[in-house]
Parts: sequence; structure tokens; C-alpha cells
Amino acid sequence: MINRNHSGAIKTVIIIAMTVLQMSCTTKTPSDLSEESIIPKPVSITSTCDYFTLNAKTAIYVKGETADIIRIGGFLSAILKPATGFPLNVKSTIEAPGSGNIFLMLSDSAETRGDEGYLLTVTKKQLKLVAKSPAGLFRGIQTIRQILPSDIERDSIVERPWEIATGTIVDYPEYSYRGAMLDVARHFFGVDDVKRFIDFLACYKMNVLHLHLSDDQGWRIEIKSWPNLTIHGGSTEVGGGTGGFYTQEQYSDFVKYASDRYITLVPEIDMPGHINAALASYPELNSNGKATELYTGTEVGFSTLSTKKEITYKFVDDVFRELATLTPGPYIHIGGDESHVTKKEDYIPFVERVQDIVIAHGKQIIGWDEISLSTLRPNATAQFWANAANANRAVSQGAKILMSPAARTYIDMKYDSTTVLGLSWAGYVEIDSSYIWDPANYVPGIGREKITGIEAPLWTETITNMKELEYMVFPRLPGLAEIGWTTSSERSWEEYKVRLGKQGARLKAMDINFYRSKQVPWVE
Ligand code: TNX
Repeated sequence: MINRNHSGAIKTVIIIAMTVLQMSCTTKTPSDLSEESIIPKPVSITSTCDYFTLNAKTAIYVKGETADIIRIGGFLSAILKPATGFPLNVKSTIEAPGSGNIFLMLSDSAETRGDEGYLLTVTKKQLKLVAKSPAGLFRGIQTIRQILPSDIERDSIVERPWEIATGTIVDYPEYSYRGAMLDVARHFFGVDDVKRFIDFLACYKMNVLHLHLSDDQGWRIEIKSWPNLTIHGGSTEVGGGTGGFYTQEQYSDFVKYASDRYITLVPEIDMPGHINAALASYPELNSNGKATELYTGTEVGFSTLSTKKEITYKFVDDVFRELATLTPGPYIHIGGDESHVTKKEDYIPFVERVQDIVIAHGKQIIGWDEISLSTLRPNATAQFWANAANANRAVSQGAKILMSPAARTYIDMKYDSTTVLGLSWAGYVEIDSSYIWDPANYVPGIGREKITGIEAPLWTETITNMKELEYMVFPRLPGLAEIGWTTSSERSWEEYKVRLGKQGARLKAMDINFYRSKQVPWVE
């Protein structure tokens, strides 16, 4: 964990230094690093008023030969190649390279705070990125992308100078958990779509992808011991389409794709409610022993596992055993929300037993805030979405809170009354309202030390394809990523909206279908 208590004085010095240096930058961008639009906003930027130029001879030197650092070098090369057309070869070295090159290295030096922190130093001669761990280098690479012209995001050669303003960026995150959730149950999203979503998270230095893998409308992850879950339960979706599911191999491929980007996958199987797809696939999971019909509507809260039958716990154990095997990350999400047809006296022992099952498979649990009705096991995390009393009850039991207030972070909410897609039960969520809030004082009684981080859920009752997904995700996701990364005293909406606006051209170059909110002064 990062200790911020001693950073105030250092920051003041840096800010004064920045101000002085900024005033002395007389030439136009790209020679003023502090003028670049970087999201999330870094801890500090110091300009030195010159620029570094990428050229056809630039190579990416990595210190040492570990697989991680070579892969990260390759990642940077792959980002920079298409638009520049330069070879940007990755070379292992033990010494700092000569002029004109990029240098990535790991070091325990104090300035590179925490596992995701990095220090970027750009001089006229060299671009150097230092971090304590590979994750920090990976985060730093996202900054390098954003201080290059937005054309860098194009997928074919652009003839132009590739200049980067010189200076220093010191950076590290406020919260350790910075995630988004994708509901692949209401509408199914294929393998390439999920990977593109992971790419979006990576761009904004997010580190968790929570996949909502089951709900009333569909079961999306192969469970070998209960094959009908996907054969039947995965065969449709909202609106009656053909649905789909991920084989365990495909799922493992996501895990790898995400972990190569230092993103942890959190799989969710929602129970005891939101479970109709399983109830339709296996009659024995129902109290009356009869399979339900598949469901393609958008109501919530009408289904429940039978909490009294032993077979239910065999099912839960098998599902979480297989899922735990597929999950190198520490968490499994057990859902627990909106179980409106499960009696409270049945819900409580059920959630307690499910927690024990997950723990027996070596994982920590996350659940929607309702799980605090039960006795929470050690290391449980409650995901606050709407009910402050639930969240406070979780805290009083010693649990951590993951902040997903619907009125701020639900990126399935409409922007305003004219938005065609999305829902509005939590209100309209324009760019300002999703940005102007502080996780550490949002729920009375739940301060900074109780909070692991934030997560932005994308529920997909109304979202059917990637272009629609992009429209709801952008531009809210970058702002939510910033809330997780940048300490709240360093954030202001008036400053942020200008910085976001400057990223318009970048989003366009990335071929992202984004909402052109009138609140933002877009520069495209
Ligand atoms: C509430 S948030 C739900 C979801 C819906 C979502 C739509 C939560 C834990 N449950 O089942 O998809 O609202 O916004």
C-alpha cells in the first residue's frame, strides 16, 4: 500500500517547480509536457520545454532479459508501429542505450511508488520509463501513448513528426482496485469484444475486469460437471437472440490476455437470485423439481435456487471449484443481489454456506451489498451499489467496500432523456455527475480506509453490440478510471472536462463510438 502522508510537502515543491518551469516554456506544444492531456491525471508532471523525437532508428531497449520486460517492450512496440511505420525493435541491454532510444527498466528506487507506480523521464536524447514492477511499466506505457500525438492510435502509417515533450512524470494510483464490469449474460459478447473491452481498461490504467457470467437470461461459462448450463442455459439472451458462452479454454485465454495487461479477472456467478438460466437447465435446482422456461425479458428478482436442497450446494461447489481452477486472481464474485423471491431466513444461511464453499476453494469473496445481511467471512468485500445501510453493515463486520454507486458509476444509465440506449432507474448519468464525486465521502460512515476501490458496471439489458457498448462506456470510463487513480484533491471538473475534450481526436483515432456530450469542449 502507498503511504501518502508524507507526499504533501514533496508535492508542493513539485507544483511550485512546475509553475516556474511552465512559465519558462515559451515555444508551442509538444514542448510543454504539462500541457498534454493525460487521463488519469498523473501525480506530478514537470516540464523541461524541449522535445524527444521518435525516428526510424529508435529502438526499445529493455534492461535485462526477463519474459515480462521483453513482453512489455513488445507491447509498446506494437502500439507505436502501425502509425509510425518504424521498426521499433525490442533489444535487451544491461546499460542505458545511446541517443534517440526508449529505455524501460525495473528498479526499486523510491520514486517509483508501489506496484503500479512509474517514473517517466523524457529528455531530448532519451525516453526512459522506470518502475518497481512490470505492472508499473505497463501503466507507464499508457502514459507514453497519451503524450504522443493522437495519430499514434491510427492503424496505418501517418507521415508526420513524432515528438514528445520533455520532462518528468511521477505517478502512482490512489486505489488498488480500479475496475469495470461487463454483463455478458443479458446480451452475450464474443471473445474479440471482451478483448477490446480489456484494451479499453488497459488504456486508462484500470486493473480489474469483473465478468457477470450468469443471470436469468443466460449462463455464459462452460462448467464441465453441469454441461446443460451452457448447452441449454446459454442458448438465448434478452430479446431472444442465440446467446452464446465461453468454453473454459476461451475463458483461460481471457485470463491470459488480461494478465498480460496486468488486469485481474473477477468471475461472477450470481445467486441465489438472477439464476433462471440454471433453473431452466436443471430441474433439480428448483424447489418444485420442475425446470423453468428460458427467459428473454428484462425483469429482475423473480428467480431463486432452492436453498433447502442439498443438490443446490453440490451444484454451487462444482461451479465454484471449476471456476476457482480457471481463476489465478484472488476473488470470486457470488452476486447475492435482488433475491426478491428468496425468503430472508433462507437467504442468510445460503450466503454463509456459499462463502464457505468459495473460501474452501482458496478464493476471497466479493458480493453485492445485500450479502452483508449474512455473517461475512474474513476478507469479504461488499460491492456497494445502492444501499448505504447494507454497506455500513458490511463495514461493521470488518469487510472492505468496493464502490459502485449506481447514480455515478452505472455506465448502463442513460446520459440524459434523449439517450436511446440504457436504463434510467438510478437517474441520468451525464459526464459531470459520473466525475464529480469522491468515493471516500460518498456513503456516510464509509471513509477512505474501508474502500478498496471503484468499479463501473455495464449491465447490458439494452446493449446488444460493440458500437452500442462503446457509446455507453465512452466517455464515462476514462473519468471513472481517474477517480480510482487520481487522489480527489487533485481532481476538478472544470480542468478535467478540458483535458477530456482534448482526447476527442484520440478516441476517434481509436475508432471508438463515443457520446459527444455537450458538457465537454471536444477537440477532434
Ligand atoms: C440492478 S446492480 C441490477 C442488475 C441490473 C441493473 C440495471 C445490481 C446488483 N443488480 O441486475 O442489470 O440494475 O441497471
